[in-house]
Amino acid sequence: MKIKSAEHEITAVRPAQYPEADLPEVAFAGRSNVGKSSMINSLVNRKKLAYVGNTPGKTRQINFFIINDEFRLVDLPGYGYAKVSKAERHSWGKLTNTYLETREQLKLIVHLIDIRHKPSVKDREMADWLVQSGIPYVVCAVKSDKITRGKYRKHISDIISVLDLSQDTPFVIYSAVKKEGVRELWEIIEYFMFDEDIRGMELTDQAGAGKGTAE
Ligand SMILES: Nc1nc2c(ncn2[C@@H]2O[C@H](COP(=O)(O)OP(=O)(O)O)[C@@H](O)[C@H]2O)c(=O)[nH]1
Ligand SMILES: [Mg+2]
Repeated sequence: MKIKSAEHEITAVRPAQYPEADLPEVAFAGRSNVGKSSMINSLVNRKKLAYVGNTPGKTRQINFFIINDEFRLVDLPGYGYAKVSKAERHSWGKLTNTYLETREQLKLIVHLIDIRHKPSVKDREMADWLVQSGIPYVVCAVKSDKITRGKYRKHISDIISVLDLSQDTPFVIYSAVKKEGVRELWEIIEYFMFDEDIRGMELTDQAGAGKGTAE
């Protein structure tokens, strides 16, 4: 994907603040601190577009980033951080649920799971929700730089079994630090982001211009 522009568009704390223009969107979901904001930065090759924090659970908002004036990447609040109050958790849930359940231009959800650990109950709940939602999704095992390659197979099979993923669920091993999986994830994003007819056009285009290559 050629990134011509990447801008922070709005931080929404209420559904009324979601941007209006009907552009396709890809949302990033996962527990606090799993690496959602880092993934967005690494995908668009910017160091500080999305805020990367060391204090988990701080983000209570949805951040919308507009890319190439063409589509949006949407940084959802992290789930499963125990130290926030019940009231806060409630408002987080409401903001996120409203987004996930009503956003018509949402084309794909990227579900991030830390490759080092077995998925939590919250991760499993999210995975179950994704199955029943009917929204396309891709599971990313992130922070792959934190384990050796020899351990990939075991950790991935644990993730697949704990989340009960079906065989055809797209799955990417990702590292924002080493840029592993960037190209694969862009391919999946591009595939789901554009409608069938546009997809068809892109395929015919490829013969000539050689577009659609990840950078
Ligand atoms: N080693 C490593 N650390 C990462 C990676 N992605 C994120 N981190 C670190 O994990 C922490 C949380 O990242 P952040 O993107 O803010 O997570 P978010 O809360 O899900 O948005 C930060 O300290 C990041 O530097 C990765 O691919 N590899
Ligand atoms: Mg974040």
